[in-house]
Amino acid sequence: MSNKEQTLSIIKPDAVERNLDNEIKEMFRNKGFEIVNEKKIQIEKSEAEKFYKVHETKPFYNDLCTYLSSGPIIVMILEKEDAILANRELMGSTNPKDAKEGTIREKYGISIDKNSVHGSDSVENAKIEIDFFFKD
Ligand code: IDP
Ligand code: MG
Repeated sequence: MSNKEQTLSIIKPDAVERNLDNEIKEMFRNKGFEIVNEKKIQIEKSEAEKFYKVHETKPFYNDLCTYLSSGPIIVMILEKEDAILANRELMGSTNPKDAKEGTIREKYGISIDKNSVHGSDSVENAKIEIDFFFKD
């Protein structure tokens, strides 16, 4: 049965700064993702705090929110069969050191905090995150 899904992807400041956005988008397209909407924005720290609220008790929360709001990002809605899991697989592990060969984080990630991309982790969160950036 077909299970077309949408997921939210973010090309984070470390990757935008290094002009890796076109290469990363090409990796998505090569895996069959359609980029159905995208925009380049810079967010306020307060917005990053809302976006990453699930992590508010973590020791890295403050640095994470400072970082995500530190420069331009590209937010995208990606669509494909089983997009949420497929995107998590293409991104690779959170820590680029552990990411499998051929994944985005293995190729471009610098460190666990500067790991180049974000991807939704569930159907529920994908809806919330897409609305966060694209509902007007
Ligand atoms: P994910 O991005 O692979 O879903 P999460 O656990 O949801 O990983 O963490 C969100 C983001 O927080 C990560 O992408 C990374 O940038 C940052 N992060 C996660 N764990 C750590 C850590 O131990 N130290 C610093 N930053 C971290
Ligand atoms: Mg996550």
